[in-house]
Amino acid sequence: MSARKMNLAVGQLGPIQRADSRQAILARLMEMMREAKSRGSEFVVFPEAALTSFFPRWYITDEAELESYYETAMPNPSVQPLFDLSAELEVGFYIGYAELAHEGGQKRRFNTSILVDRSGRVVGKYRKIHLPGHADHQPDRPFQNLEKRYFENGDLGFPVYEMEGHQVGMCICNDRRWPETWRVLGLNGAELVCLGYNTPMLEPRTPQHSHLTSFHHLLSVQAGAYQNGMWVAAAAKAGVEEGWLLVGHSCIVAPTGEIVALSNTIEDEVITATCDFSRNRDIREHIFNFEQHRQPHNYKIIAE
Ligand code: CDT
Repeated sequence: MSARKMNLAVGQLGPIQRADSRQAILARLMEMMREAKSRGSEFVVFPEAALTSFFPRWYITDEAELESYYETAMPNPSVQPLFDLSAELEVGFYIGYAELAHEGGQKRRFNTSILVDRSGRVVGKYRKIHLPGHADHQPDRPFQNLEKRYFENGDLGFPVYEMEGHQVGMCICNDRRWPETWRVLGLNGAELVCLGYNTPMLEPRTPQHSHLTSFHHLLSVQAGAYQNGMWVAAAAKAGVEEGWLLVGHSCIVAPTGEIVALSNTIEDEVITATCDFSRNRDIREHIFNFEQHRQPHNYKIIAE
């Protein structure tokens, strides 16, 4: 593949139930990595919190039980086989996981993603900035959305990392709904943004929007790609997880906003596309030429 192109895959996961073993989850991710390789891909994007069931749906009071959902190091022995396979196949990856860090003498919890290059080496980390949901137990809801209880807001900004000669940024799930996410990544020079998500079809406070869940997802991703002239690779955890349906429609979107690959199941599924990074310039040197056309003195309100 030429230096300005990348063969990219998205590895959508079907549901992960609470009782599923780490070994079984890893085997599914590794199988999708092998399929991505067999279809010529150099890099595969996996979902948010891809190593566990999406536990913020439960109000968990037992600290040991809660901590069982977090990774204290990455890689660690339970995920090392995925990193080893990455190096063996020379396929890099993005993956999301719950992070428990010990920093400044404190325990800190984040909803985190990493970029791993084709040698199986971690080259970048992102901690989710926009946390949806609530911090208090809301027993009247059919399920909880306790991200604000179980995670701190990310403290790393929206960094862009050089990986195999490409500028790669990351965001996680709810971040995609915020135009600020994409614009900051665009200003930081991202050519490709990797995104993982767990999005329930039902938000109990706004059931009147359930039928729009997929529309709002694709609308946000396509707008982010087009308005910043970037490729976006978005990976769902989809399907019925612990009784609740998560949206699918994993996709690869071109800098024109066109969907060039779209999943058509809510199970484990690999989709692929070739990203031609010369197409970013068609947007960034013309309609969204930031240097020529942005008017930041009129936008101060959004950063205050
Ligand atoms: N994981 C995550 O961020 N999920 C939220 C649910 C919000 S309820 C519509 C999301 O924005 O998809």
